[in-house]
Amino acid sequence: MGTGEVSDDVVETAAEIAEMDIRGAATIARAAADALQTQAVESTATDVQTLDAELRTAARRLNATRPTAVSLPNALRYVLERAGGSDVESYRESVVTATGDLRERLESAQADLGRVGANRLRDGDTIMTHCHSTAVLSVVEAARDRGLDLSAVVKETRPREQGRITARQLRELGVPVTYIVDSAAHRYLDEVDHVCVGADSIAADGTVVNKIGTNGLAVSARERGVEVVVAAQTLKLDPATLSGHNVDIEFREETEILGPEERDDIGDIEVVNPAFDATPPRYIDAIVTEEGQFPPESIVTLMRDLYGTHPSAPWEDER
Ligand code: RI2
Repeated sequence: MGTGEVSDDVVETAAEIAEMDIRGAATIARAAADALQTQAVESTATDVQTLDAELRTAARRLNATRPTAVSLPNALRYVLERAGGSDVESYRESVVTATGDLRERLESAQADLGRVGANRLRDGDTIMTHCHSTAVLSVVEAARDRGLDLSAVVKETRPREQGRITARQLRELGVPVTYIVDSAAHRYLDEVDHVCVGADSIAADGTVVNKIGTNGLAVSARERGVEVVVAAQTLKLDPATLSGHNVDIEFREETEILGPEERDDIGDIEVVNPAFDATPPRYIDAIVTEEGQFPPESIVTLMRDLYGTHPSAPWEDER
């Protein structure tokens, strides 16, 4: 890597996040912070201004990969707000320290929210899952650690079928799994006690943006009287929504749904692939975070406490 350039690690991490080889909001946050750390450690910059500019260029590149996952800008903000120093060595050290702190916070937050979420579960309960959420898995793990027997109905989650990851990890936790296609969810809701999902982004009004299909599942669950629990670290709160911004919904390649040959075979059709949808707060019973559980309508108070009303975007600032 030449002076002033973005490191290969940043380029590779950005590509892996965009391609979803690295995915899940918490995992994305950790990978993005690690890439900033590598940029700082491997930089050949000899002055602070150059190193600082490299870091912000790297952050812009990482931030452009997945528009809905707010954990990405929140993680970049966490590191860059703590980066600084009078010389290259102290600046580099500050980035390493901030990245380590973020990693620790992510790990302890996940365990803490797991314990909070487990308080909602009872022995013998059945949960229904959608997609793959490390936060939901943490809730299940905490409940299993307390000796609770649980079972799960796991939705496949088209188009990328991340339900398979959830099914494997639930089996590793000793949870019996019934695996279903997405369209069978309504039929099996009568057999479950809780719908447990993660989040990619949570807006100030308590709207939860999560993998496509969450909204329909939550509406069905409300109709059947099944509670909907969202497990999400506070890193998922999107402070930009405090000032009126909407959460961008990522649209992905149509080839995730239909390959080119299958598509040509069908004829002249349009294929669209929104990756996420927005579930209004009225369909959500609780948002479980490392700071406790909240009714969705009150999440705004936590958001203000943690991020302030006007969050910075240090990768855009001219210093
Ligand atoms: P954790 C995933 O998105 C799913 O929508 C999941 O609910 C959410 O991230 C949260 O993941 P994607 O990255 O942070 O698969 O709980 O598109 O692991």
